[in-house]
Amino acid sequence: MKQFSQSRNDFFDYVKNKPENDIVVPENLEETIQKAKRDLKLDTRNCYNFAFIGHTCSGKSSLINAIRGLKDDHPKAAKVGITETTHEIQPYTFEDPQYSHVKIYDIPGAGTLTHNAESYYHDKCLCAFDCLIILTQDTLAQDEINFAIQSLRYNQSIAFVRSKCDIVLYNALIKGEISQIDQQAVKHYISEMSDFYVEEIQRVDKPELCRVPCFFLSAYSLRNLIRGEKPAAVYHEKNFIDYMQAKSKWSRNIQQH
Ligand SMILES: Nc1nc2c(ncn2[C@@H]2O[C@H](COP(=O)(O)OP(=O)(O)OP(=O)(O)O)[C@@H](O)[C@H]2O)c(=O)[nH]1
Ligand SMILES: [Mg+2]
Repeated sequence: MKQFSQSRNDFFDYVKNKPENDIVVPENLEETIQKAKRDLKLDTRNCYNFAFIGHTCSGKSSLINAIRGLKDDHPKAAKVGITETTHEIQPYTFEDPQYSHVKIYDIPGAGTLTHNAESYYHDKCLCAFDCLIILTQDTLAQDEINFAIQSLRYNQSIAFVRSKCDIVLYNALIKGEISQIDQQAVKHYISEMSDFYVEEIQRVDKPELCRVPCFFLSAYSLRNLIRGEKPAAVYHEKNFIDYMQAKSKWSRNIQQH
């Protein structure tokens, strides 16, 4: 109830104080998007294009492998590593004909010497994509917020994903905060992380970010679920897959086979 009242009050404050133009629309928006699509050679006619972006080692490639049901050592899997690993933009498709119209682009991680976070959005032509999945780390970093703000200016769909949630649970187990990893423990930690996410978004004071969903998940649990295997724990994997399906299914009337 307390959280609801807070959200309601924030909403009323937002409506009362809403500036006339809170989203600055870039000049020549359409021209810039078309150029970015050409530069990346995106097939925007037949495909819905997702880009997985975020800091290096945030788990982008692992998540793409999980969605495709592939183990990280599969020959068709994206390369995964404990240091900066993905160096070039790489598209991935699905063998299932139901998803033949979906493409996922693995983008090199931001915040490294070669992929500067400040110019990342423009350098990687990110405005060309239909939907950006922004991988976050333990907390929302300023760079991740900047990527989101820039993409909203281009009217893109975006979602935050906090992967590696299994680590939070394992740490709690090691510290003795919980005696086992079960759904009750998962519920408790996800609720804590979600509350913190809402606080962080409110602190940023960018009302347009309030409508961006955030999914908490584990790439390993997601891969298990996709492969029909029982995961150690379930986080927001289903909600995330539903989100991606909903986004890609109804877009631009792309014909599905
Ligand atoms: N425990 C756990 N580890 C994960 C998860 N996702 C990724 N990792 C690990 O995190 C490290 C980085 O994962 P990557 O998928 O290579 O990260 P990335 O964002 O693609 O990194 P760059 O290509 O450098 O941008 C690897 O050691 C992964 O095994 C997860 O959900 N749980
Ligand atoms: Mg990678």
